[in-house]
Amino acid sequence: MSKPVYYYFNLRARGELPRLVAAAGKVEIEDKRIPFSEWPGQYKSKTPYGQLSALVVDGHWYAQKLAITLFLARKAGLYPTSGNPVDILKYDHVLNFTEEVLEQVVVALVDKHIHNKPEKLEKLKQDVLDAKIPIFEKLLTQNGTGYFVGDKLSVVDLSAFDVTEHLVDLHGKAYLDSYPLLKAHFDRVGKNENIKKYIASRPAPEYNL
Ligand SMILES: N[C@@H](CCC(=O)N[C@@H](CS)C(=O)NCC(=O)O)C(=O)O
Repeated sequence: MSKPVYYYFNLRARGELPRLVAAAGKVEIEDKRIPFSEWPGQYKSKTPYGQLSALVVDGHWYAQKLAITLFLARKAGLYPTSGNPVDILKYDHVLNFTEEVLEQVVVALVDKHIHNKPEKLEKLKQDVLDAKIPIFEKLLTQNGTGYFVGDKLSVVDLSAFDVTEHLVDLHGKAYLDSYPLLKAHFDRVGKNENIKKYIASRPAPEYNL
């Protein structure tokens, strides 16, 4: 297999998780960050559903961030490749929850930074984060290993880290003081050598979202 090429905008938004997974698991990808100006003319029609993210594997275009994420995570050993369906369900249900929260954050950020409508972001803390982030803390308490599922880093931790990076951007690191396990998790994942290296070399985004 040739090196897969991952296409997304130069943002975190809905496209960061595959990059985090590839970095953490040392799966080689080409991280192609498409400027908005080049998107509709040069790339949109090449993608299966007219949207990014997309992954080109051996010349074939695939799409949908979560499908791409799980493909990379299986290669990286960060998601089960086989096993009891219930064991896989343990990963999937938490991952779908963390991704649902990310989606709400991204919608509010896009509204503010791209559509010039800051109202949703202002309401996000009260309407979403105050209800959902305590559940992150509860999941870590219940699992009791410092990770969201099982006892080592998985795709779920990287999804939670993606959400937590946005929380810290929006509200400062002190926001995590009310969530000590989530704070420790954020630090633990951030100290992972591969993640640290990726973040240190991550280009400045086109928009801060
Ligand atoms: N369900 C899709 C959502 C993809 C999506 O909404 N992509 C947006 C960027 S985050 C996009 O390509 N927008 C440009 C367009 O629709 O022309 C996924 O998970 O990949």
